[in-house]
Amino acid sequence: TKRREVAALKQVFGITDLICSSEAGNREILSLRDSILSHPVAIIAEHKRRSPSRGEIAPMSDVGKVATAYAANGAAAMSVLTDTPFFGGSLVDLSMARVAAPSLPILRKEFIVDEYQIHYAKLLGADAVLLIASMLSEEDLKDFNDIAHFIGLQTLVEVHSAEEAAIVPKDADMVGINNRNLSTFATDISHSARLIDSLPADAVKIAESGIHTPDDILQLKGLGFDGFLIGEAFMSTTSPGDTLKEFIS
Ligand code: IGP
Repeated sequence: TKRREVAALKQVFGITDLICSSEAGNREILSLRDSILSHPVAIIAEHKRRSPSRGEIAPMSDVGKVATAYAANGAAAMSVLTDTPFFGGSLVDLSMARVAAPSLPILRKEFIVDEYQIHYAKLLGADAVLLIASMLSEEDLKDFNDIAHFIGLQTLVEVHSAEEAAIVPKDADMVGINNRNLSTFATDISHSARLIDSLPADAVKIAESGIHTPDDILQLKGLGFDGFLIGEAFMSTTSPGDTLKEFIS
């Protein structure tokens, strides 16, 4: 279905025309990687309305408000889920987050299976894209990483296993270990702990999912993680920005 959605968009728009004529498409890209490295507690704070594992989390969330709050409360970056069926997000969310938080690096969080989605990320104001190794062949992963770089976007390559870690392109900007088992949806942060040694020593390392307390962050930091991707723990509270602040201080 994701491929079909992308194919439909391809028929309607000429992507290069759109990018060249849009303000977001022409803006200077922010370095998400540098932002991670310059924050002592580097959190990529995610906007997520619902999920397959949790159901509704914040169905009516105003993404602009959340983006402003994340920026004001010390996020190193923001992740905006643009998938609709599973997460209730959209490309409009990406665009609105960009307008609300112009100096916050933004990751487009999507199941990327076609290069068109990378161009759309740029068009709507993302600075980086997520590439999920388990969904791509080694060849596509390399191509998509190159395409993102070619248009100036950074990449976060997500892995779940040592086998996937072995196919991460050498010049990926960041590598993420997802603590959520995608077949059972269970999260276990010791998964990050077990797998960190299969990542290249010089990679910028991100721990993803199932991080619920400031203490989880401390533990993962101690193991060598540079950044932390957190959604549910913020979005399930009445004030995601305030919760973020508590995690950082
Ligand atoms: C955030 P959590 O448990 O803090 O809400 O997780 C993020 O890691 C998670 O949303 C995620 C994800 C993904 C979602 C990580 N990789 C790939 C969709 C697709």
